[in-house]
Amino acid sequence: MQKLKFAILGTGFWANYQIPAWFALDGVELIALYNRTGTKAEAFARQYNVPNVYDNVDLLLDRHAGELDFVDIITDVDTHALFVEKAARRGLHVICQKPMGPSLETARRMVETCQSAGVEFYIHENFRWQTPLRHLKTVLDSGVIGQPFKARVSFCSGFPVFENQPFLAELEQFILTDIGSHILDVSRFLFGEAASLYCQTQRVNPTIKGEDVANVLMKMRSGLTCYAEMSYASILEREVFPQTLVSVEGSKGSVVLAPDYTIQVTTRRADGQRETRYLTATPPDYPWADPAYALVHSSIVDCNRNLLEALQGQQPAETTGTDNFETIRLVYAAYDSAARNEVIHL
Ligand code: 89Y
Repeated sequence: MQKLKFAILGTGFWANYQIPAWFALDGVELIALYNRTGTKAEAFARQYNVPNVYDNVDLLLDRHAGELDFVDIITDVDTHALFVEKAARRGLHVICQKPMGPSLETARRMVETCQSAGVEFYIHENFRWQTPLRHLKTVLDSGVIGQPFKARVSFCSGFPVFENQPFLAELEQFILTDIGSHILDVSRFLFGEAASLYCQTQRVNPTIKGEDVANVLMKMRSGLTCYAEMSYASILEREVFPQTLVSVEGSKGSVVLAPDYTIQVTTRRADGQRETRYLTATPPDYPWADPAYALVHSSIVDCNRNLLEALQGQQPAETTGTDNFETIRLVYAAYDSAARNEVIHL
């Protein structure tokens, strides 16, 4: 199969992992890099043998649109809509980093722009591709715990996240856009769409602009109650960054995604006694992954694979713009709920 040619727009922190994650797959050729500070893009180009480097995105797109198949946008959220529009206008398929846009209206426009340009629009949303979360989903789909009725999806950490990503401290809307977009997407992946939600937020760290704690209670359309909790202010006995911990209770048992990728499935035996089975869902190891983020970095490969196979017409993409719009809807509904102290019906 012919390799798909692509350009990366934005060579910040995540490009360090997204680029090698693309190279872990056959079927793509990275032909151009853009970054507003050109020297950063040049350093990546030298490291990964990328032939074309730009600090002007229009120049890159004008010169290479004819040979490009898609662009992968890895810039900060504020430029997502502009770059999506520029690429779509030139007939290029678009992959865009999460969170999709800085507001629900902007995200809606991004989806519409790509629809009317007739190009594919995918969001790089990788958490749902983490090995333990995929295994957990398999357990739920097997029916072994019966009909799930309640769940907790938890991402609570004291990891010094602002050291690698200082701009996160400047966001007026921090944890719900940064981790909330992942955790609410994982909740949709596991339990389907939400019917309503209620959220409370807090800022514990006085040195940042946005909220660093959010507690979201959702009633899913299935009837399940899902409590999604996230915090970057948690000083806990066990620091498990960047693991998402999940517990689900169903009519016939429960399943827990515990630290260290352990999945515990508890059911009743025929004699009524409880029994728990344990399995471990360890993610693959990549030499280029930062050990502190290895679980997340390995999921980039699987996310990219899904999007690439969709572009090659082999299977549908999971995180299309249309699908991810439902995630971003939850993010902004959560802010809305917290601001009004009200339940939001979706
Ligand atoms: O930016 C975030 C992400 O997408 O995964 C973890 C992170 O780096 C910090 O919250």
